[in-house]
Amino acid sequence: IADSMRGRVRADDGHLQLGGLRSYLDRLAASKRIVIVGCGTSWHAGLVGEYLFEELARINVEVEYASEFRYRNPIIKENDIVIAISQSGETADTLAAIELAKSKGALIFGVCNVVGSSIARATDAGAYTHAGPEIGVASTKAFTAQVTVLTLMAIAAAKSKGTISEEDYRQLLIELENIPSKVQQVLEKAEKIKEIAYIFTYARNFIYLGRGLNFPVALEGALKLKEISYIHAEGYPAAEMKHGPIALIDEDMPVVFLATKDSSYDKIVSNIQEVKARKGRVIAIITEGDTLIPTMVDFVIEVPKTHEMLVPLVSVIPLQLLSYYVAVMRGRNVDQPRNLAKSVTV
Ligand code: F1P
Repeated sequence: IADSMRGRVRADDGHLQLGGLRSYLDRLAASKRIVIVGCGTSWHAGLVGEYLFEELARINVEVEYASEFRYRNPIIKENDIVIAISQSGETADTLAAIELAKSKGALIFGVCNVVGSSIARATDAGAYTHAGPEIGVASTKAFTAQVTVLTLMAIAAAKSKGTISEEDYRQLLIELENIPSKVQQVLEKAEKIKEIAYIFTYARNFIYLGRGLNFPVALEGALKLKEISYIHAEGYPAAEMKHGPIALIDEDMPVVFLATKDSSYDKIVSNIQEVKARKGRVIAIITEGDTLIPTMVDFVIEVPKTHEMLVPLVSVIPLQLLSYYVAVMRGRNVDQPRNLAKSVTV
């Protein structure tokens, strides 16, 4: 994963690595609304994109399941941009969503991994993620690569609109270039994650909770566990817990918290207290050096500190590893999970 991310930020000429999208940056910055479509992991990457575009470039974003969007009569206005995200580039629902948006006059950008794929060919412009082949069916490094491209797009739009300062722009680019080594540091925690996976190998359910940019990461962590271990798992925004899922918490419920030190840290700490008060077993993904959360929870996995806008790139890695080890310990074929296809073409 770390290797697939290296050199992704700036091309040799110093410009952001945005492929064919570079010539459309003015249109992107001028857009009043972005609609992001995708399925599964690609939809989760789109949700991260929503936070990024809204926060950095102040552009209104909607994120749609392609499988719903294609069967509605969605409203597409002049200057709207549709971003289609797909690892395989062959997902039938995403392709149909593109065709529908095109018929309504939208400009379509693609974020695809497979060069020359049907979705890449159907879009007006795009950036390839070049994450390399996904050997397994479940997307992992594709997610990190998709989020990286969306981050670059949001930063480029923000720069062009003047919604971020020169200093923030510089800081974000410097930190993006540090991300592969931070991902590497998380990968080096594999043994510890394996020990935690061993303890929870036979859990029947899991809940994943996060706030802000870590909310889509919670969804993605739950999806990875479902896909490759067949354990029932749900992801929620941590603040939604009190609106229903809290009824599920007891000593048999592992709860994975995305609890990195960012602007929602204090609120996450009180969500953890609510779960511990109900005897939930908590695994927390925390920022290195945090001394409070380790005193409150059952297990912690540390990730290096990074810019709040880039947190998903590091916080998703321990969740992917946790799913991987749980699945392997349950004897699952992690590369070819039952009932799943690499490209969902029907
Ligand atoms: C979308 C997706 C993947 C998932 C599985 C089935 O694929 O839902 O996220 O892991 O492989 O398809 P894509 O459009 O990103 O290729």
